[in-house]
Amino acid sequence: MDVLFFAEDEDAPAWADVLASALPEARVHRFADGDKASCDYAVCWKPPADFFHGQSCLKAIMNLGAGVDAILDGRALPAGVPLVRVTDAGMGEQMEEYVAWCALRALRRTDDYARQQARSQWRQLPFTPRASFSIGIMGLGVLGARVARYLVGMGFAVRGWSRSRQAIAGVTCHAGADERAAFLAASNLLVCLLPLTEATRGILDRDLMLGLPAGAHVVGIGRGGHLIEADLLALLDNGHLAGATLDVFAAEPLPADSPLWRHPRITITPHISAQTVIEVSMRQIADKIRRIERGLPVDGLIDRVRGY
Ligand code: NDP
Ligand code: OXD
Repeated sequence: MDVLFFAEDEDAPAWADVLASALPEARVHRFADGDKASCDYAVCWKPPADFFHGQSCLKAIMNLGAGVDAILDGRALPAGVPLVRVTDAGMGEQMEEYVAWCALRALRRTDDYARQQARSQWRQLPFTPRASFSIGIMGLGVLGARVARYLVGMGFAVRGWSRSRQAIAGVTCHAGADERAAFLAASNLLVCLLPLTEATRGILDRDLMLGLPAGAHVVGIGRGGHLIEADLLALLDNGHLAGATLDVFAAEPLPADSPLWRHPRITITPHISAQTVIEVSMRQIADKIRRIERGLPVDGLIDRVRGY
């Protein structure tokens, strides 16, 4: 079996070795070394535009990440070849931690206290019980559902919004455009864990954020393309929103001159809310390839029309 590998990452050569160890029955060809052998499978993350040129025998394309927006974005994927993504693979636990960190900061107003400390100000702010603090999660897929369950376990009031209706114990689930307003109106902290698709690009706009209660927080951990940055800045500046924590951006790395860096109510992290756990991801990809070889179904199969 021949596998073509490319990852846009400085550690890509080491990742190819991890893949080779997880799939010893395969010959791994590194595209970055100029190896363009005709292969049975492609394993890739943000491949260059010519990555698929001449690959006419692929049985599946394995995306080395949860989001497929980059690979669906103008890469001329071979038609009819299944596209399979990584599912969770160690990222769910990190997302739980990241959102719990945001939720506790917002609940206990620690960013406000940090601002007070900078002014040597001693002032006790009103206290909110955890069960009265509602967290709304946009996207109840592999990661969103896991985060929702974790927050329920912490005692928060949790809501979720997805395209089709989900059922998660302890979570008030909303679905579709008709139920979006009710979902937003009850979300003190809004977490975006949607995939970036035609339907979700720019979804975090003025209109949506005005639907949140005054003083709400926004957490962007899906993709930067969801957020209209100017709308967020305007709603933070006029006081409708209390704060935002952003991990993903339309342009990454976030340009040094972006006003987001310097806004006092924005916390920025460099796309680390869930980092790729390479051994776990490669083991999962190897397992999926073996299942495909045996004619078995795999999870994480992408619907190219839907975009996720
Ligand atoms: P899934 O595909 O498992 O879940 C996607 C969820 O979004 C589903 O609940 C789906 O609804 C919902 N959804 C999709 N389109 C719409 C829409 N138009 N309206 C309402 N709901 C919609 O994805 P994952 O949970 O695995 O990952 C989500 C995203 O997180 C990734 O695509 C990626 O962009 C991002 N991510 C970010 C990372 C980071 O480090 N910042 C790391 C990993 C992922 P339904 O249930 O009805 O299908
Ligand atoms: C992913 C990511 O989609 O790391 O896996 O953003």
